[in-house]
Amino acid sequence: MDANISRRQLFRGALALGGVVAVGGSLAACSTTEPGGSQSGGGLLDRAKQEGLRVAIGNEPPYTQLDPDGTVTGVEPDVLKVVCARMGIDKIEGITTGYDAMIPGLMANRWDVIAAGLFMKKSRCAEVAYASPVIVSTESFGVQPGNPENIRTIADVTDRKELRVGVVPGGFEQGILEEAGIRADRIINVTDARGGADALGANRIDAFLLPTLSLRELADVEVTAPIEDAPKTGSSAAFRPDDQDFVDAYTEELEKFKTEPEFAEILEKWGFDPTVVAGVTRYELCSVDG
Ligand code: 6CS
Repeated sequence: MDANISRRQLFRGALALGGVVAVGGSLAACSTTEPGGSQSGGGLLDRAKQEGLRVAIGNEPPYTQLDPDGTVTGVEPDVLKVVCARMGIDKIEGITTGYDAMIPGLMANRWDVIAAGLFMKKSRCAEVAYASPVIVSTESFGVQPGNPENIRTIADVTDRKELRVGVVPGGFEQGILEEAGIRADRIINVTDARGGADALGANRIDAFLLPTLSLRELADVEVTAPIEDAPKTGSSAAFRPDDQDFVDAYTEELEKFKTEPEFAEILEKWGFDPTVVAGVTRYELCSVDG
């Protein structure tokens, strides 16, 4: 065999012969799946059943968590694993990345799905295919001990031109501040939840805008009550638009699962209120500006 023949060429060749291809010593059924999307609907599902699903996460508990042994957990991956198992997919591989890289990486076929608490909003819903909502949560500020600047709302930060707010790059919170018209030089990128806590401790920022439950995971950060003038933050698994057949099948299984006690148990285990997401639609969350 020509050493340069690609797996795809090999598959196509074998497909034409209706055969099964031995690849790397293991048998892989011929697949018509073009990487990065499905053909004839079943592409991603067939491939995931054989090879598993690659999932982008932020490793930001309680939304997502990559355990030392490589196990992927957190509220969204735990729901994803149950639904995928019911679809015949039993291998989930977690890949930790920044929120700003999640959609570009999905479209570049570096992973097959985002299950990270990537909150729905207009611009994201225009690029990816979300399943129906799994969680709805809130945003808060991490602040200095005693909240000396009395920062409680987005309006507080908008009105006080000297305040600097930390956000993770390309995250939903950066969008909130930009939508509020806050100057770019007051929006300070921090690496992640830990980086934001450190920036706060070093007084490089006056407040750290992040989901309430993520901030509460940081032992050394004072967390405000949920911000009343922040948009609703809801999310679910996000896929490539080309994989819409998979999304439809996934959503059908997910909606059944959402009626079962185990769904509520997973959400409550991670600190989410299952009653809050009941009845909330993708349409509603995808109408959030930004
Ligand atoms: O959707 C987002 O971009 C945000 N989601 C989470 C769970 N954490 C921060 C991030 O900015």
